[in-house]
Amino acid sequence: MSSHDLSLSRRIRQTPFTNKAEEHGVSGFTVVNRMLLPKAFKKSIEEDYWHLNSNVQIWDVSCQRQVQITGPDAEKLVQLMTPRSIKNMKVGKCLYVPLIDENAGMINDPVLLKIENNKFWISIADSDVLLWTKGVAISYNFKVNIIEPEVYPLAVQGPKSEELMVSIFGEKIRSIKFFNFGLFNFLEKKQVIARSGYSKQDGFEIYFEGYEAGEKLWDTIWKAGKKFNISAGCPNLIDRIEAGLMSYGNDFTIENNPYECNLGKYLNETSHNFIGKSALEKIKIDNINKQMRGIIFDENPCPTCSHPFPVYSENNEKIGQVTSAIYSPRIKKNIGLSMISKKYWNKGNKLIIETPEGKRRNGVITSLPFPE
Ligand code: THG
Repeated sequence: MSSHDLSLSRRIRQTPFTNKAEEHGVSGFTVVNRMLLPKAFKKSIEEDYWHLNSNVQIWDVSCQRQVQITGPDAEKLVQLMTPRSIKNMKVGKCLYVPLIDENAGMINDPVLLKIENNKFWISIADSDVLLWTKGVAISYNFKVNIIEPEVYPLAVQGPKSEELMVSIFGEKIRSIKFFNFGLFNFLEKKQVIARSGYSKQDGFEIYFEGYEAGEKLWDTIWKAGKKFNISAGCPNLIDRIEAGLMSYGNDFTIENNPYECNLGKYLNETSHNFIGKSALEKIKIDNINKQMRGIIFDENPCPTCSHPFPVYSENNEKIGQVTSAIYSPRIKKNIGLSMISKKYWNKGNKLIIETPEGKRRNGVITSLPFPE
């Protein structure tokens, strides 16, 4: 870790795969849920993007921590935390669920897994869901046990991921549908394997349970992956923006409601009771005044968007800010994600994006995900 200028301690946690990522040339990390997430490897983001589009990659996404809820009131508690109905959720299913607070502000946008009746995993983005969940459970006197289990997701992403996974875990892999999971043996232990992942490619997430055997799992995948031209990677910014996948804390925060985040499509059945219900109903009636959009914009590859880029209308009104942006070698333009004021959010509307060099670039609103 010495070369990465990040002093590690128990507060900034390594993963079972950190040594492997280092062995395979990781060149930088970020921190999510107080755990390391590889951010870049030796190859450029663009090279990695093309590789991900036609091969298979292994990603250490252990920072997608699980909040495990077990006990007789587990389902009640989970349902109280999200406006998305889980009434018909079956064991083996994953659901993308907004978690909201009493003002309908986004607490997190996790993937929910029903592991057993009375056992759920909430696979979280970067915010303190464990503490929120414990607080809610206490105030409602629920009979539940809430922990962060020893589960470290490892993603296998890309069009060749199915063939690779079949070669290790068998033909049963093929029958896992998108956002479902099955149980598979690895070294005598059952592991949850889902068809999901933070990319628009086909892919799997192994919710690896344990710690010590993590390197063995990585090595097994790596060895089998050689003939599929595997490489070590991480969530790819070009692919993520093209897919319209948002990142909590960056593209939206607790200040935003699910409708602003385009998550309204998951909220068609909201007759159940949940925290933030009256606030959410009010928003639905009063309507929202901004929403997440894709933007395509001109000129040379834009700089890293570590600070939001302001967005203006053609008559120079501030109408939003780009929070994720990068040059897409496929679209051959810069692409970005931005909340945009209602008056200007229609597809095809023209706008101006100001990047840090002081450049004003012409842009246009597009649909999400970005068009093929
Ligand atoms: N996988 C797992 N946990 C996660 C993420 C993940 N936790 C953090 C973060 N990512 C949560 N955010 C997302 C955002 C989008 C998706 C998954 C997690 C996603 N969305 C699909 C889409 O928008 O097309 C499909 C959603 C659906 O239709 O249900 O995949 O990546 N384990």
